[in-house]
Amino acid sequence: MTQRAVRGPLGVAVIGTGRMGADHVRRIDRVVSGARVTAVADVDAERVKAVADRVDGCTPYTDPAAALAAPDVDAVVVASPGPAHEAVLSAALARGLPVLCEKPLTPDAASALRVMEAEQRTGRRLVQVGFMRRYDREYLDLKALLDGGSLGRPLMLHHRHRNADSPPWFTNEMLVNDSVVHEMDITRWLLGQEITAVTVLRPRPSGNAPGGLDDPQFVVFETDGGALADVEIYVNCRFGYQVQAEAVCENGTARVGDASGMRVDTAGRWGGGIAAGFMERFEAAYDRQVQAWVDATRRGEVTGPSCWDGYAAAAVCEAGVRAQAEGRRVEVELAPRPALYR
Ligand code: NAD
Ligand code: ISE
Repeated sequence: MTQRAVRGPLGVAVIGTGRMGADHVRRIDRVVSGARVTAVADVDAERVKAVADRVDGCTPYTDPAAALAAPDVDAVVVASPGPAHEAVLSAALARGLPVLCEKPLTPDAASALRVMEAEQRTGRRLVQVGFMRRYDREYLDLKALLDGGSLGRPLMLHHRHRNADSPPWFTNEMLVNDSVVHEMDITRWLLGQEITAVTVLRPRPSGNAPGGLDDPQFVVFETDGGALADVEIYVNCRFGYQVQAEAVCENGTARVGDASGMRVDTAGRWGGGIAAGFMERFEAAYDRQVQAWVDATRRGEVTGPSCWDGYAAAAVCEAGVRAQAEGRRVEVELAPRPALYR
């Protein structure tokens, strides 16, 4: 069953107006067509008012449930912290509202399963998870190349995920469930396979890693199609933001994320720029993701990463965090895939 199509501009409530939420408000207001931000909600009253003041016809709320109940709200963007997602997703599903939920769907597999079950009770797909790499031009090209089959069967993926620095509250577990969660999703999507086991190895930490953080780490995924994927996660690399992937296939290799923009030769050196953070590196992908979500929602459809994808990533995260803590290979425990997501 599909949802109801929307005739005029989609009225969107954005829940959480911090870094990502405020950027999505700007994007819907200024970049994307076919939608307007009619409500914003944040527990921080000053912040939410400041964001609402920048948008015509946008009402601020400190209670997300009140924002969802507003008459001019047709759909919801969730950009509050992961632990707050389940409550707002449940409330949106109870109202039959389509949702674009920032990653992670929820912070653990049990809560993700509850959300997926609540969606199934509505009888239709309403939730899209914000795995925006699926909308990045280069990753789309890589997916098309692999699906086309000219390189043969993918055997291995090598991922590198580097952040210039990590926020003060970042923990070892977050390296896995806040950062590597993107590689979990993109590996599943690129290969069309489920991840079945995770191993996490830790070299001696960088001298730049904040106390208590084992940074970098090396994560290995095994898949049900017999492929392997490795991820270097390094969140205090200092020099910029890099997300790269190389697919090694039977008849060749393909890699993305080399930032092959302008090359400048000067003063006896050659080089180019490196993005400072994810906002720059994935700006076009965030734009494409939100535009695609608005267009699909107005047609009464959901076309992006599903609750199943959010749940599967959460299950891999859970195995990854255990593998990290216990220093051993841990198998992923995945519930059967419900019919709604096949
Ligand atoms: P942030 O801390 O900058 O903003 C979160 C906001 O939510 C804050 O303003 C906070 O006051 C508000 N908030 C807290 N609890 C709330 C609640 N119960 N209801 C409503 N608002 C609440 O965080 P952020 O970096 O913007 O991250 C938000 C989400 O986006 C997280 O799920 C995060 O994982 C995700 N994220 C995704 C990407 C990406 O590349 N796709 C990048 C960064 C963050
Ligand atoms: C952050 O939450 C993101 O989602 C970014 O895309 C990722 O690069 C970063 O490591 C995470 O902390």
